[in-house]
Amino acid sequence: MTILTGEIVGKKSTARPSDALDAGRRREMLRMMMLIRRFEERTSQSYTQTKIGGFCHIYIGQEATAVGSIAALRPDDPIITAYRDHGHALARGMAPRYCMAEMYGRITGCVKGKGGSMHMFDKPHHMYGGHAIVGGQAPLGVGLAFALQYEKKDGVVVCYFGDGALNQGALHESMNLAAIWRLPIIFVCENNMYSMGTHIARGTSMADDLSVKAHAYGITYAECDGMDVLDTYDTFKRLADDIRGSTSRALGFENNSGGGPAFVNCKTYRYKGHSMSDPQKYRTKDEVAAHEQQDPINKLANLMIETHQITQEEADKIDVEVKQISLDAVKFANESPETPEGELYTDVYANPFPPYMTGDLPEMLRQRENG
Ligand SMILES: Cc1ncc(C[n+]2csc(CCOP(=O)(O)OP(=O)(O)O)c2C)c(N)n1
Repeated sequence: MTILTGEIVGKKSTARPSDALDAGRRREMLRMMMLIRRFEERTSQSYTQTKIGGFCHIYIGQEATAVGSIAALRPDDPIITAYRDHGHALARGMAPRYCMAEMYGRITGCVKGKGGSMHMFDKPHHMYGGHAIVGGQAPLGVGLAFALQYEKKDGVVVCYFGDGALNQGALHESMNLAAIWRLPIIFVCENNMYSMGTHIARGTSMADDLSVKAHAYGITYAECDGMDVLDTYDTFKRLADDIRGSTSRALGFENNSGGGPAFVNCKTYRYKGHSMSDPQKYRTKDEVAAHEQQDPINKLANLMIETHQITQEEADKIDVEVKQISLDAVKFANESPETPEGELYTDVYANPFPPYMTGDLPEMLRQRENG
């Protein structure tokens, strides 16, 4: 199995896939990062106004990771992620309205208001969920990859997780199995350096060289600058093309080269707390400010302005547009009906219900509660 270092995959080869992206594609990437940023600002506001219940994890700062990686995939490549999932859902094409309505607990949400912020799911866009158990999405991602291989499809799964998940057994079991079966999956560590309030160096062995985690399983390793959407795109485009080729070859198709699963250490940073209730005592304001200097949106916008692919006025116009879309999403969520109680009992089991689950479930439970 090919073992590549980040340098070989991400840096040394001279032709960068992103060189081939025209102004239109770059503009789409810029717009999507701006939409995620503005949408999440509205989300924070709604949460503070107690319109959103449960937990809520903001993705601001990490936009380039979702946008760069997803732009490098085919629309039917499955993705799966953790609970910090709004950015992935939007980048995958979920309508902002359905995303916001989900958080508001409304029937118009992407999973009828039953999942909330941490459980965005969008099967038509091949987004197989945000998952709240740290690392819990990894075995499911491997299942998605196994399905592709079993059904002889040349798709590639992208499975996102945070650096905290590096210490979960489920992730290691998943990488092991993916390596043995040479499954078409990219494991992506969105390395924002913190799992809740714990710095990666305090909770993870070999934190300054995560390649060992991949090499232990004979998995291709790459690093990318997760604050740079084009570097992220380049890394994922190369890996996905490589894996796709290899999968096809294993299945007896013709256009092939490359090898197996991959692991990407995507170095990024979240500007906001772990969740909305985090006082952030574990890091300084200066540290956050220093990372804000690397802002992924400004970086791409400045590059595009310098290379005459967009004007400042055009970028400002996109900002007005995405702010309006975010406002519209809030209005839609606010005006949508709340999810009725009976809905809590649908979509839980595949049909047919087990015998004990038939009948009027809310009524059954009420009766049980009343003795
Ligand atoms: C198995 C499990 N253990 C603990 C938790 C509590 N918990 C929720 S988020 C989190 C930190 C995870 O950090 P990381 O994976 O780095 O993701 P990030 O929040 O940085 O995106 C923890 C420990 C959980 N949800 N699941």
